[in-house]
Amino acid sequence: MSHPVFVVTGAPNKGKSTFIKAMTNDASVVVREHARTTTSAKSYPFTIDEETCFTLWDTPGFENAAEMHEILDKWGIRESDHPIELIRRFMEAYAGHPDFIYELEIFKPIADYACIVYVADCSKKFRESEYLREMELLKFTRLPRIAVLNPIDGDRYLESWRSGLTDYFNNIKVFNPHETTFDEKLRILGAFSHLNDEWEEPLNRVIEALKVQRENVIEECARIIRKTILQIFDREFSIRYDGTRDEAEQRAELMSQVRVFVHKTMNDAQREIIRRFGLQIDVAFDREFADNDLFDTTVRRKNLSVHQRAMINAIVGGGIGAVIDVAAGGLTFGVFTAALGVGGGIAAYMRDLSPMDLVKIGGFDPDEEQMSVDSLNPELGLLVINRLRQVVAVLYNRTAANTENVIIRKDLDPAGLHKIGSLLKKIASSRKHRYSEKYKKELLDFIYQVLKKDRKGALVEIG
Ligand SMILES: Nc1nc2c(ncn2[C@@H]2O[C@H](COP(=O)(O)OP(=O)(O)OP(=O)(O)O)[C@@H](O)[C@H]2O)c(=O)[nH]1
Ligand SMILES: [Mg+2]
Repeated sequence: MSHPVFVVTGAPNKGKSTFIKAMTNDASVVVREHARTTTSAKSYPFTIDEETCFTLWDTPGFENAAEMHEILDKWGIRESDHPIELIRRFMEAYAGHPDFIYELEIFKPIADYACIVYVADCSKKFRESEYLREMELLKFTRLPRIAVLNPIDGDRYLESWRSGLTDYFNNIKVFNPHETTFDEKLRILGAFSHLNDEWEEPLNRVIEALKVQRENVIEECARIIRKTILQIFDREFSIRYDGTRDEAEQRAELMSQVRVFVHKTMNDAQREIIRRFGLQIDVAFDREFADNDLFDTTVRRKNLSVHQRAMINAIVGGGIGAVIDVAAGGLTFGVFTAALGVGGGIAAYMRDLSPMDLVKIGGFDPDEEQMSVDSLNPELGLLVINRLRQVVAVLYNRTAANTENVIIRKDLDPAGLHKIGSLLKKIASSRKHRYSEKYKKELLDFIYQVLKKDRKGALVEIG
């Protein structure tokens, strides 16, 4: 049996190509600000494991729907004919005719019985005079039809579009390809599956396969994040004394060795995560987000909430207030502050944010031949988890259609952090693969749970 085929139609410049780009994640779909970007019909297959699951046809916007409809009407349908037979006759009779350049393209897949997807922009006024003829022409085909309302500049006219379209389409859905989520895409596929009995089963299989694939990606991302943490805590950092630099210079150089390694490892992980999501695009993170300098004080402040820092400080041996807070399982900010004495406690944590806190360097002993890093602060592990989970959360809903910057606005959920804090401490203090399989598994489980939870919440907003 052939796979489901849909033709995406509509007036020019309504986001038809953008819809296809979002649904297929195909970066080659051309989208431009101006009308008449798409001038011929082109098919975009959606594949899983190299098997085509469904095809979406991109087409130009209508130009002469009214005239085409008039001709078809004049010809009239014989009782025995399917309207598609008449459309095929039209295409033969008018092949190459300059008045119907675009209609001939639109009707190529329709002549092969593709289901119709009509894309309209519900931020613009619904004018019958403008859209009725093309909708009537589509209705004339008697093929299953769904309308997708794209709120390009908001959904001001949504209701008038809805009522205007009801007589012409089997189903009407609102879908914003720029801000869609993974679940929204599945919802559209679900609506597609109801258009045609024959396609219900194959499309439901696609939906299930996509869910399983996503679950696998999340699991792989958890592994990548764990690998990154272990790589960082595993690494030995040292420099030889060469007699030309003083202690401060040696320390600074050692520090920079750690920073460079952490940044490289994080960037590698980020790239690997992007690849796992199968996106062919460069994900545009906003500048602040792209900055991976976890040693930078402001970046650290942004990446760890006060709760998180307090927790990690408590585990590593920090202030008393933090211990109280963690013991209470994460109290309100007010209680936490009160426990520390207003202002003073917070200031203490802010002061703690020096790059040097993250790296404990051994003493300077001129008799030794080298200076090395004794240990890394478990906070670094938490920073790595937080940063990479943001990357995962961003990519989870990202499609090839979305080119806007990503802004992280929500604080990260601190749930379960006392557990991970002590685990990270164990890992941080037992370097060179001496940590047990049990710790490694616990770490993986924790990261996996965090990623699964983030996906549900609105961790990331598109701005
Ligand atoms: N803000 C916003 N812009 C959108 C959305 N969908 C499409 N656009 C923009 O609208 C413009 C036209 O999008 P296309 O996908 O090229 O529209 P089209 O219907 O394929 O246009 P033609 O091929 O010229 O008929 C592009 O600048 C898109 O970025 C949306 O959901 N939100
Ligand atoms: Mg187009």
